[in-house]
Amino acid sequence: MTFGDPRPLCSAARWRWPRAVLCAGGLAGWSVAAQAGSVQVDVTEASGRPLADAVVFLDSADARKQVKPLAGVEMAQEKRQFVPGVLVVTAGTEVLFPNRDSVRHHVYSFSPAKKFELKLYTGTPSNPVLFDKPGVVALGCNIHDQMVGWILVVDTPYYARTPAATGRVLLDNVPPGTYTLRTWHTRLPVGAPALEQAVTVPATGTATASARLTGLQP
Ligand SMILES: [Cu+2]
Repeated sequence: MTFGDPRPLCSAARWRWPRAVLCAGGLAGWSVAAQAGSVQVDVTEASGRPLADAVVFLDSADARKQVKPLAGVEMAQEKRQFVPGVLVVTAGTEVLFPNRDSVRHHVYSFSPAKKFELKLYTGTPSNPVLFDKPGVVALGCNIHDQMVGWILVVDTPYYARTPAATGRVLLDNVPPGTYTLRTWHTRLPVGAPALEQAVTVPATGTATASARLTGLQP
């Protein structure tokens, strides 16, 4: 359309389709695509201090249907530590456990969400480990007691981690609806559930929530 042209956009197609139908269809398509809101979450310790490295995620029956496994995910061992120390994956993700040290490791988990064992090995075991059940998986090594790692398996595509400097995170591009917002941190007592609260995601704009985690370990 040229500048000053008074014709509405849709009239260009009037020879082929009735204008009202085309415009209504276009608008409906646009509004569906645009229906996504955000949730801003402030995570703090009991004292009110911002808490970094918390994982927040939004669960719902619809969110569960959108979950896809992640590809190419690793939980390495480097300098006798798990790297990363905390890994978040969606349910159905397969994780490789490459050992980049020259010593052997023996990785295991006794957690209900995933019990497994990779017996003494070097290099990368050829079979990845499948994490198909949501929950917290605590990792250890039979040889090195100080090695502790975590895999949080979530049943939703809507998750994020609070950044190092702040306890604030934004979950965006979330379809509107009611969700259970869960907040988890490695310093929660072992076996403690994530903090839960209901949150409603608007069709546009941002909802806010705050999550205060009490009883954190030092
Ligand atoms: Cu080890």
